[in-house]
Amino acid sequence: MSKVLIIGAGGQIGSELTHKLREIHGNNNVIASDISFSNKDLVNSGLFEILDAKDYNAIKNCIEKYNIDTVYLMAAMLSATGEKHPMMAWDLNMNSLFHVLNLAKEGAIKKVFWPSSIAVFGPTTPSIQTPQHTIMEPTTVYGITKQVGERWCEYYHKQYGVDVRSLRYPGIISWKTMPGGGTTDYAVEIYHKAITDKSYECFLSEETELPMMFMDDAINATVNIMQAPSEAIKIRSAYNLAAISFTPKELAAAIKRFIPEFEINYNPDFRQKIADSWPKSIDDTSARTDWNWKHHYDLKAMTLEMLKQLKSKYDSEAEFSS
Ligand code: AKB
Repeated sequence: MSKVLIIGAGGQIGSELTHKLREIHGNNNVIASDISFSNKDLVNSGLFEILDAKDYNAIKNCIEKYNIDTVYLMAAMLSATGEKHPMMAWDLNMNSLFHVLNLAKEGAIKKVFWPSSIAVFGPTTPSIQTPQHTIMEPTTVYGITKQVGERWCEYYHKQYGVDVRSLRYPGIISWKTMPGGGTTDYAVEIYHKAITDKSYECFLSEETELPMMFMDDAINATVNIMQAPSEAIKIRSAYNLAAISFTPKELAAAIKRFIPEFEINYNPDFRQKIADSWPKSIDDTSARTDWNWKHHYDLKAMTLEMLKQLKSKYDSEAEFSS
């Protein structure tokens, strides 16, 4: 039985991944960790440690304490926040990765998952059906850390045999946890505002097309790549991963099918430049071929699920507080 540590478990993907890994490996074999106790759901549903991803000794002690063999390093500063705090983004995103890769190199753990992102691409990258191997000239600090991180993952695999696996996540959409500090966050906020206010002011322009994915698909992809036999993982930098692509205008139209009175207006801010530097759609043939990746949610199915779940969440909160 695998013993798993999730670093940055309180974040958008980390928290849902923790619940899934607890289902798979059992509550006593999955240790969630973050820098605060703020995610009560995680703290109360299994083992939890306070852990700073920048602290090598703290990670090492936690690995020894629980006899961990697999680490999911989910802590990161995302694209929009990274532009406000470039050196903090570099420090967190790079040093946490080196700590975990070095612990794997030293034999303290056997397997590592580290998320990359579509942010590795830049304005010179072919933006339609972006190939797995192509020009990558990221213009955000976050994108630079992810591109450099990918190079180091491949290096540690080739030089030291470290079993590290990675995915270039698109924008991830979920009704359970809010994202924090990303450029794709509008695609989650819009559903909340559709339920609570019937209107949304979008910080990207109406024609900004970006690659996106429903959380359930992202979690399945993460679990699948980690369960695949090592020889199936032919790319040790990070795999392109895709599901759906849409613009804010198309997303608003999909919401209007269920909430006809919903209104959207556009007020692009500094995140527009980041979005304009990223691909519109991604070619993920390698992931589909090498370890059988498939997505299940299209825009309509995702919208139906998001609105259904958020409506019942807000209704029960209102009932509870009345
Ligand atoms: C962001 O918008 O920064 C992230 C990402 C695409 O990696 N959601």
